Amino acid sequence: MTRIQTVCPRDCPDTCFMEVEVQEGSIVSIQGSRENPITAGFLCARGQADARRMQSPGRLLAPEMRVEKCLDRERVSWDAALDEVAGRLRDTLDRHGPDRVLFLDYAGNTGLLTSVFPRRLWNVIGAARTDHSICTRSGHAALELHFGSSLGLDVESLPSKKLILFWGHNGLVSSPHLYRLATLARREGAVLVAIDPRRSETASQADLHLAPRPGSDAALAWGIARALIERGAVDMDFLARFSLGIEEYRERALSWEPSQVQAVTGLPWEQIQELAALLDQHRPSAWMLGIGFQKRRDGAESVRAVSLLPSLLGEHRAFYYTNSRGRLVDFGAISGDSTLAGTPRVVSQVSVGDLLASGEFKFVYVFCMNPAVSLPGADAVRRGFSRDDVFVVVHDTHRNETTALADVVLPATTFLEKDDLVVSDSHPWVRKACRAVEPLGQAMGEVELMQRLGRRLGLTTPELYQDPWEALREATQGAFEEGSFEGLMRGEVGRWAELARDQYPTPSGRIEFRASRCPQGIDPLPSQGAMAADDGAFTLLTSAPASYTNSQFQDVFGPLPSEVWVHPADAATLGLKDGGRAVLESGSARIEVLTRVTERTQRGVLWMTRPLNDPSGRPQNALIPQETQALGGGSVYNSARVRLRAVGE
Ligand SMILES: Nc1nc2c(c(=O)[nH]1)N[C@H]1C(S)=C(S)[C@@H](COP(=O)(O)OP(=O)(O)OC[C@H]3O[C@@H](n4cnc5c(=O)[nH]c(N)nc54)[C@H](O)[C@@H]3O)O[C@H]1N2
Ligand SMILES: Nc1nc2c(c(=O)[nH]1)N[C@H]1C(S)=C(S)[C@@H](COP(=O)(O)OP(=O)(O)OC[C@H]3O[C@@H](n4cnc5c(=O)[nH]c(N)nc54)[C@H](O)[C@@H]3O)O[C@H]1N2
Ligand code: SF4
Ligand SMILES: [Mo]
Repeated sequence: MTRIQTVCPRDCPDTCFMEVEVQEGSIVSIQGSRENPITAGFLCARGQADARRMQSPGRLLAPEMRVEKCLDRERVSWDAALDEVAGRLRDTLDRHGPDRVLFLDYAGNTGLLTSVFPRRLWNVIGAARTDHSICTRSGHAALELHFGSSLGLDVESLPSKKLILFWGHNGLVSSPHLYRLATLARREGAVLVAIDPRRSETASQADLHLAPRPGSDAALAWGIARALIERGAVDMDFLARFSLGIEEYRERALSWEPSQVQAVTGLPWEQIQELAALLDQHRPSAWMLGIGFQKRRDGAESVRAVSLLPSLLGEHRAFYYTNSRGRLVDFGAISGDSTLAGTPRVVSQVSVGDLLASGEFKFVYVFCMNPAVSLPGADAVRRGFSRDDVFVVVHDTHRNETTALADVVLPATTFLEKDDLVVSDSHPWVRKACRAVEPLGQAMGEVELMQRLGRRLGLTTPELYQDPWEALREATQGAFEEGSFEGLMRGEVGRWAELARDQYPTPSGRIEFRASRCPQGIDPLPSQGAMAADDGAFTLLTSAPASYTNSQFQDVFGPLPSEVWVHPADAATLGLKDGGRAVLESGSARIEVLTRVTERTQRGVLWMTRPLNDPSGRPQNALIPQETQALGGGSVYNSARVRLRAVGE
C-alpha cells in the first residue's frame, strides 16, 4: 500500500489536502489530510466519492470525432483526432483570423498546470477569449475600489472571532471547512448570523437570521451603518488613521431613514438595531461574503456596501470573499501573457451565448467548463454549438451536455491522474498535488495536449514547450512565506506570502469609503439599485448544491432535482400543491419543475439548486438573462425574473 499526497483542485474555497491509499495501481481510499489545518482530516461527499467518479460510466476514455455533422461521433486514435483539430483550427485561422476562434474555459480544475499553463497555446495563437465573468468578477472589482485588493480575512483567524456573519453565503454547503472553523468559534461563545432571503442550510444553524428582500443588501448595509453610528459603535481613531472619505459616507448613511431601510429590505428596523448591537458587543467579527449575493444586477454595489461595515468597527480586512488575488504568484507568467503578439479579443463570458448562437465563432475550444448548462442563456449556447458552420472541440474528463454537442471530444486526466499545484482561494497552504494512479484509458493531461497541438500547428514559440515545472518555479519566486518551491518538490508543505492586511493599495493607500478611482457612471459611494417591480413575476434565486460541484457528480449521486421552493402564500394564490408539477417561464424559455411549498423562502422569491436540466433535458439557465453588471461585468443569475404556473396532473 502506498500513500500519495494530493490536493483537491475543484472550484471550491477549501482546497483540501488529500491522502490517497493506492494498492497495485488502484485507489483504495481517499481521506482528508491533517497536514493542512483547514482540511483537518475530513473531506466533503465529493472528495470522498472522487475515486468512484474517476471511473464512473460518464468517464471519457478515448478521443471521439464526428465524421459528418449530423452523424454520431466515433472513437478515433489520438493522432486522427489531433490532426482534425489542428487542421480545422489552422483553416479557421487562415480564413477568419484569431478573433473568430474562441477559447472557452472556466474552473473545472483550478490547478496551475491544468488551467493556467495551457493558456499559452491560445495566447500564441491570439485567440479570442472570455473575461471569466460568470462567478466572482464583479465582487473583486467592488472590493478593489475601496480596499485596493480583494484580499480579505486570514481564514485561520475564524476560530478566534466573536461574531461571524454569513452574508449571501451558504458556507455550510459551499465551503464546509471554513464553516467548521466558524463552529469552533461558536463553541467559544461566538454568535453566528446569516443574511439570506431564504433559510439556507447555514441560516438554519445561525443564532440570528435576517431575510431581506433579494437585492436589498446595500440598503441593509446602509441601515446597519446608520445604526452603528447612532449607537456610537464606530471606531473613529481607526478611521482617522486608515481611511478616507468617512465624512461623506457618514452623511449618506444618516440620510437613510429607518422607514426607507425597512421599505427596501422588508426588515423591521428593530432587527437591524439588534444586529448593530450584536456587532458592537461582540468584537472582533468576520464577514463571510458569498459569491451568491453578488451575482445580481447590483451585486457589486451590495459587496461594496457590506465590505465597508467591518472598517467602521475598526477592523482591517475583516471580510472574506476570495483571497487568491492577494498572493504573490505571477499567474500571467504561467499563462505566458508575454507571448501575446497584440491585444486579443475579449468577450463577455456572461453574454457569449448569443454570440455563439449567431455563429460569430467558427472554432470553439472548451475545457474545464460545461457551458451548455452553466452559462446564462444556455439554450443559445446549445444552438451555437449545434450549428453546421461551428466546429466545437471539448477536452473534459467526463461526458456532459457540452460534449454531447461537440465535433471532437478529447479525454482528460482527472486530478488523481496528474501532478499539479493548486493555489487556494481561501487559505495560504500549498503542497505539490501528486498523481495517485496512471491515466485511465487514453486520457491525456492538458500540458501534453497543448504541446502536441502546438507541434501539429507548426508553432515554434519556445514558451509552449518549456518544462512546466520550471515555469512554476519561476512564477513562484518570492511568493512563499514559509517553505520554498524546492521544498514543495520534496513533498513539503509551504505557505504563500500575502499582502499585509493593514496595507491598502488604493490611490491614497487607505480604505477609501469614497472610492477615488471609480469607473464612469459608478457612484463613488455604494449605491442601492432599483428593486424588482411588483409585476406578478418571481425572483428566481439559484445556488450551490451540497454533494455536487456545479453540474458535476450527477454521474455518481444522480441528477440534480428540478425542484423549486415556493412560499405557501404564493402557492395558495397559484393553486400549487407541495410535490405538484409546475412550469417556470421567462420569455420563450421554460422548464418543468416540482414545487416544494415551504416557509424557508419568502413571498415573491423562488429558489432552486443549480445548474441543472429539467426532466426533458431543457436547461434551467435558459431562464437566466445574459445581462452584465455595470461594475466588473459580472453575471446576474440571481436577478432572473420568472413566471410560475401549475400544470395539470
Ligand atoms: N457543495 C458545493 N460547494 C460549492 C459549489 C458547488 O457547486 N457545490 N460551487 C462553488 C462555486 S463555483 C461558488 S461560486 C461558490 C458559491 O457559494 P456561495 O458563495 O455560498 O454562493 P451561492 O451558493 O451562489 O449562494 C449563497 C446564498 O446567497 C443567497 N442569495 C441569493 N441572492 C441573494 C441576495 O440578493 N442577498 C443575499 N443576502 N443573499 C442572496 C442564496 O439564497 C444562497 O443561500 O460555492 C463553491 N462551493
Ligand atoms: N443558474 C445558475 N447557474 C450558474 C450559477 C448560478 O449561480 N446560477 N453560478 C455560476 C458559477 S458561480 C460558476 S463558477 C459556473 C460553473 O460552471 P462550469 O465551470 O461550467 O462548472 P462545472 O459544471 O463544474 O463544469 C466544469 C467541467 O470541468 C470538467 N473538469 C473537471 N476536472 C477537469 C480536468 O482536470 N480537466 C478538464 N479538461 N476538465 C475537467 C468537469 O468534468 C466539468 O465538465 O456556473 C455558473 N452557473
Ligand atoms: S470539493 Fe472542496 S470541500 Fe470537498 S474535498 Fe474538494 S476542496 Fe474539500
Ligand atoms: Mo462559482
